Amino acid sequence: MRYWDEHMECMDRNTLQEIQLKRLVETVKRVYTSVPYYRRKMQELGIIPEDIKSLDDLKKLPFTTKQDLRDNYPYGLFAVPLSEIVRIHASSGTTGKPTVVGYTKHDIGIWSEVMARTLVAAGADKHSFVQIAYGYGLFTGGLGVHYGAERIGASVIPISSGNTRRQIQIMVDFGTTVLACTPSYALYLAETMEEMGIDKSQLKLKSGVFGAEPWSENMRKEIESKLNIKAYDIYGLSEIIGPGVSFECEYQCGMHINEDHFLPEIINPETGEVLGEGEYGELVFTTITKEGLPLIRYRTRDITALHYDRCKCGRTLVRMEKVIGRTDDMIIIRGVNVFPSQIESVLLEMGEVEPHYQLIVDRVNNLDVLEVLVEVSERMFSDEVKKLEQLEKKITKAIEETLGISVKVRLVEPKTIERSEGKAKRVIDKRKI
Ligand code: DLL
Repeated sequence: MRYWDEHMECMDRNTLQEIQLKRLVETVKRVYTSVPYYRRKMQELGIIPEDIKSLDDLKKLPFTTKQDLRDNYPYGLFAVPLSEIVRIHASSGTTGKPTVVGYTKHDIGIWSEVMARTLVAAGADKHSFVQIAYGYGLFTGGLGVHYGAERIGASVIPISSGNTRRQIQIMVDFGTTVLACTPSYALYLAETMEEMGIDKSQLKLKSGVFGAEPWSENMRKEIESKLNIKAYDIYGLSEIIGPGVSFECEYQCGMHINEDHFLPEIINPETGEVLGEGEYGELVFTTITKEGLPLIRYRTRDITALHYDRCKCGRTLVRMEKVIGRTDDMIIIRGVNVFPSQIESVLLEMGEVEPHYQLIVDRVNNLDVLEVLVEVSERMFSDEVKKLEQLEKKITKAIEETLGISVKVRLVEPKTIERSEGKAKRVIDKRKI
């Protein structure tokens, strides 16, 4: 079995809960005294830190949203003097100002630990060569993986994203064994490798840690076969720490949440009510060890479900399912909730198209229309028009059956949909509502 911190990762749940409660109580006291925003919010709800006596009392606490972070831009929610902050990251939102997050030295230590757990679960060790093709900079992907890989003593190749051909040459020459990047970039790398005439047998790659955007099981298969690796899903968000919030083990039956640091809940996004095990809803986190920017019940907008039964790997840490979408990248077409990942699954199951697609939503005569642009493979593209028409019909039917709404599918030439080096942009919403 591969663990980085067997003691914490496989702890008996009662003991874990005792630790969680102790840390939660300390965190609530700390934000109450050091963050005026939280004191005010708790006062509004008529609660004081002493009201938190059990983990169940978590639900008494106020939620925090991305908007709250924006309203307190840039440092308003930090809980320590700025002189204690040793690192700042930021995530760009689709609108408005970025969300700014700060770490103390201690926070960086926690981040390195949770990333070490993540990498070891994906088969990495001190002998690994970890090529970090997540962006370095304000984005947390690059440096987050970097510190974890150094912590386990691996050899880090800090190449950052972009410069795809050079990236591949380095992968071959330096004997990279673990690749870290977004799943969409992993596919782009595989595609470019083919163009360069480099065969996967020339690589020493064994595994990849992919995250920062939703991806389907079919996309996993695609990446695994094109790069001849085992592909692991890793999840995180800047507000909570960056990558390292949760990770897959070798059984890949959900991502283990590092819940000795981040307490998860699933809520109904409309009512805020806490949902039970296995129910789908919005994931909410309370950080219970972070110093710089502790967050109480932070609403991630990610949709998933939690499972508490013991995993075959021996870890007792709760598992979250693959994120099926966000409450806000969810598109609503004629009243029906649609997640890009649903369409991706349908496309990849067909096998005749490439995993590159884009959804264009528009409103014509007051009616929402969804157009799905799908890239066909070179092989398919050289076929007769009749065959392409048949394929278009087949895809349309399959998507319509899955979503229950009508869609317009348009096949496009190979390599016409813009590739991304980071998070892929899947949806273009042209509606003016
Ligand atoms: O994307 C942190 C990260 C970097 C995670 C590298 C994994 C690997 P943000 O830029 O703040 O942070 O974006 C966070 O990305 O709320 C999810 O919607 C989405 N996301 C992250 N990981 C996954 C994943 C980083 N494995 C937002 N599956 C989150 C699905 C993911 N969505």
